[in-house]
Amino acid sequence: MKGLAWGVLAVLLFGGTLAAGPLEVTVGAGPGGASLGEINGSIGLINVILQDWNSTPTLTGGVPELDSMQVGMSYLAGEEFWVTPSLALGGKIETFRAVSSTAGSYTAGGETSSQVEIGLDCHAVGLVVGGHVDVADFGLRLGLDLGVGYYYSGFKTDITFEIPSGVPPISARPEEGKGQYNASSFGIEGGLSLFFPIAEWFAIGSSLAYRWVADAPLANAQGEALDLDGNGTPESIDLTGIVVVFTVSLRIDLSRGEGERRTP
Ligand SMILES: [Ca+2]
Repeated sequence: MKGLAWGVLAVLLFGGTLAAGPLEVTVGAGPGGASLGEINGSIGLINVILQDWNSTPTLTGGVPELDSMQVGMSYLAGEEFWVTPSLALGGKIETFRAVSSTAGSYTAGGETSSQVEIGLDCHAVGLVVGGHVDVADFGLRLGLDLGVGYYYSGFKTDITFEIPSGVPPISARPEEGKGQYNASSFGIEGGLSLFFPIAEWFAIGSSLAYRWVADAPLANAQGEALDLDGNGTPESIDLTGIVVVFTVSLRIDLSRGEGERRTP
């Protein structure tokens, strides 16, 4: 299926070249959201344990709770060919990354020390092919975007989780050590974009998109599933969310010869 996604991308890009309409190259960055529902559920369970230990009177020290991983940063680079003055087809590569970490220690009875250190790193790369239609032009160009994507994701863990002495037993314990888990799945993206043309060949803009990506199981190279909170139930990755991106676009007219820019 990976080959299929690349194939569709190649056909769209080279098909567009033959059509020789203007080519628009866009790069952008902005805050990205991803539900990461089961992973954030596990973070919640780990935080309950930390809250409990942080409020245990026989322990000194403490470990701050982990932040949820719902918000991260997104970057994109894409190109589209204008097959009509208001319809463009093309593809883009986009990335998403969210991290969460904490560290601290507990001391019981002035002697025994237990160390807690958790680093979580979620990253994803999406290959999206689709189209853009300009629906209004009032100095600003308002457009609709729709695309289908294939998303590779990775999740890294680096965990030290020593249980302090004298605390009640806990039912689940995050697995210690370093881990690297991967997943891939299909998704759909749709949204609105707004472009402000500075010149015929240059525009700045922003887009607001909703991305739906099928839940995918995360597994390491040995085929073991991620069980972040250690409760025996694996966590899948869910990249569904809202992405806001601020963009810069260059438009190049391929029919006017090399280096020459489009004139009205
Ligand atoms: Ca679990």
